Amino acid sequence: MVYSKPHIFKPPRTDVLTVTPWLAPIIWEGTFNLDILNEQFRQRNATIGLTVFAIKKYVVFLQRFLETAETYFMVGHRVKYYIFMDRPEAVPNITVKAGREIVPLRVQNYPRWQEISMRRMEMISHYIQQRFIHEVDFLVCVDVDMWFSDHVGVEILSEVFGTIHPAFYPSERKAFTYERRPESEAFIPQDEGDFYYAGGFFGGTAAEVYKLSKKCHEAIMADKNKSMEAIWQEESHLNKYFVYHKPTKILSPEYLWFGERYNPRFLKKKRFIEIPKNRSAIRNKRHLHVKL
Ligand code: 5GW
Ligand code: MN
Repeated sequence: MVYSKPHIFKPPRTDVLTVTPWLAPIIWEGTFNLDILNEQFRQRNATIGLTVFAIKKYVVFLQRFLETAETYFMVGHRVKYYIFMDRPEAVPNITVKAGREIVPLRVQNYPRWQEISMRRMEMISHYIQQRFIHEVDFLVCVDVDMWFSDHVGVEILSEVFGTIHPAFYPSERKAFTYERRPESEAFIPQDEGDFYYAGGFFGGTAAEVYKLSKKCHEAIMADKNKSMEAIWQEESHLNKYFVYHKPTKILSPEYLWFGERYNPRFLKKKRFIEIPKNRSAIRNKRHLHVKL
């Protein structure tokens, strides 16, 4: 394998933070050599599980999500798409490449959208213990109202990783929308926290994602017993978890971006993009009109 040698006085990026104070890399375009990483993960024959929930109307997002994942997600590696659905028979009929598999899983539906979102932690932890731990090395857990528009590969994989939320990368701590009520299990004091992480993209080894999802689920249930719900549901609990269990890698907002119009200089790639939703249509009305 031929590639240019790393140079001690020529950091590839000087415009962004590429390592945290606890020495976890922050993944940006230009900071990694994909050939080296692909070789390492191929040698391990790593299998990657991608978990995604498509309950009720959110099934409309699956087609584009899966088609673009086939083009950009973990190309050349073994992939299992675990799709949690209330109606698994509605899974789109997509032919996937060799070494890749779509696995629809039936899960219960909840009437409140907050509950649909939060219960993902419970279902992920349950299925890891039951099944995923025997089938995959790494798990990547994402929102479904998204599409892949550029490469997302093994550079993201690590023991446990989170993604910097695209709305908060330049923010001061006090602007982070952490849960601020001390009674909640998700409470983070004003002078703590490193980044504001997005609920829609996290992962790690099956064992680490099990610990994370179980802990978040237990915290959600403890709040529920106090008739509390954190301000941003499971995202608040994920942020709390990461204050005290630091991620071993952090994905830059390249890995979770909103819309195609806003192009800040530091953003060299938009890899995974949120589909704009008509909130009232998707949340309340019978028919859904989203631009897919
Ligand atoms: C429905 C209405 C409001 C909020 C969430 C839902 C919903 C979410 C749903 O009906 N079905 C469903 O499968 N979800 C899952 O939860 C999807 O995987 C979705 O991506 C995830 C989080 O909900 P989002 O994407 O609406 O949350 P935001 O914070 O990205 O807008
Ligand atoms: Mn979303």
